[in-house]
Amino acid sequence: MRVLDTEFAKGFIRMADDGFQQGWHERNGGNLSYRLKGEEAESIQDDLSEDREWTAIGAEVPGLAGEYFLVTGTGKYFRNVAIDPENSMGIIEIDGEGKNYRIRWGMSDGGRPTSELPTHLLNHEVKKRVTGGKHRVIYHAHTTNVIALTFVLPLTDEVFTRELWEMATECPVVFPAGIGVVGWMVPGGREIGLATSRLMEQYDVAIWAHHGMFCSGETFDLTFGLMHTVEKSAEILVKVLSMGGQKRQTITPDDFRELAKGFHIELPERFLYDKGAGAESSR
Ligand code: 2HA
Ligand code: ZN
Repeated sequence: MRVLDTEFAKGFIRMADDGFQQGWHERNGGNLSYRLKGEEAESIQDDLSEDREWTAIGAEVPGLAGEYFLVTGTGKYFRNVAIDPENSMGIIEIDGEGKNYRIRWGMSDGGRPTSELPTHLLNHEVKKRVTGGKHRVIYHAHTTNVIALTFVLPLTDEVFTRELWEMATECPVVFPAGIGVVGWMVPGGREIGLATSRLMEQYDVAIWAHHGMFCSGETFDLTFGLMHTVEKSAEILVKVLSMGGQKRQTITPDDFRELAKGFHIELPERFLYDKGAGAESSR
C-alpha cells in the first residue's frame, strides 16, 4: 500500500491543514508526529526505502525501539503539507536501542524531521508507557492566546489549569488532569524535551512559555480537539482580561466539585484552591 493512500496519512494531512487554518502555524511554526500501529507499518513496507542513513536522535528513547513515526519536516510549512505531503513530512524508523532514526519515506528533498524531534519522541515514550500504548499523536502549535497568557499569568500548572478551566464548563471535562507549564527554555533539544516529557507523565497538555503548546492524544481528532479547546479557553480569558479582568461571577471550586460528580471525573483538589475574598463569585 502507498503511504499517501492510508487513513493515517490522510488524517495527519487534514490535521496539519486544520491547524494552519486556525492560524497556529506561521511560517515553519509547529510540528506533528504520529506513532504508527504495527499493522499500519506492515501495510506500507513496499513503499519504504532503505537509502537514508541512521542518524542520532539527540535523546535516548529505548521505549520506542523499532517504532515507526510519521513526522513533519524541519523548516517545512504546515501551509504546504496538504499540497506537497511527500516533501513536507516523512516516515522514520527508530533503531533497536532508541538512539538513532532513519528516514524510510518522504522528506523528498533531502529534508530532516522536525527540530523538536527529541521532545516529540520523549513525549511519545512517556505517553506510550502511561497510557498502555493508547496515545499515538503528539502535536506542537504556536497558539496565539495561550502564548499571550504566558506574559501575564504566573507560570505555574495550578494557575494555568484553574484559569483555563474557569473559562468554559467543558474544559475540566476535556482536560481533567490539568495543564503543565514549562518556563522559557531554548527549544529544539533534549533539555526542553525532558522537561516537557516529565509533565506528560501526568498531563496531556504542556505549555511552553512565550512559545506555544504541546498536546498528546489517542487520535488526530482527540489531539486536535484538545489543542482547540485549550486555545479557545485562552481566547476567552484574553477577552475577559481585556475587558478589565474583573469577573462579576465565575465557576466556583464547589461548582467544579459538583461537575466532577455529574461527569464522573476526578478533578485534583490542588487546582481548586481558594483565591481569597473578592476573587470568587458573589452569588
Ligand atoms: O519551527 O515550532 O519549536 C518549528 C517550531 C520549533
Ligand atoms: Zn515551536
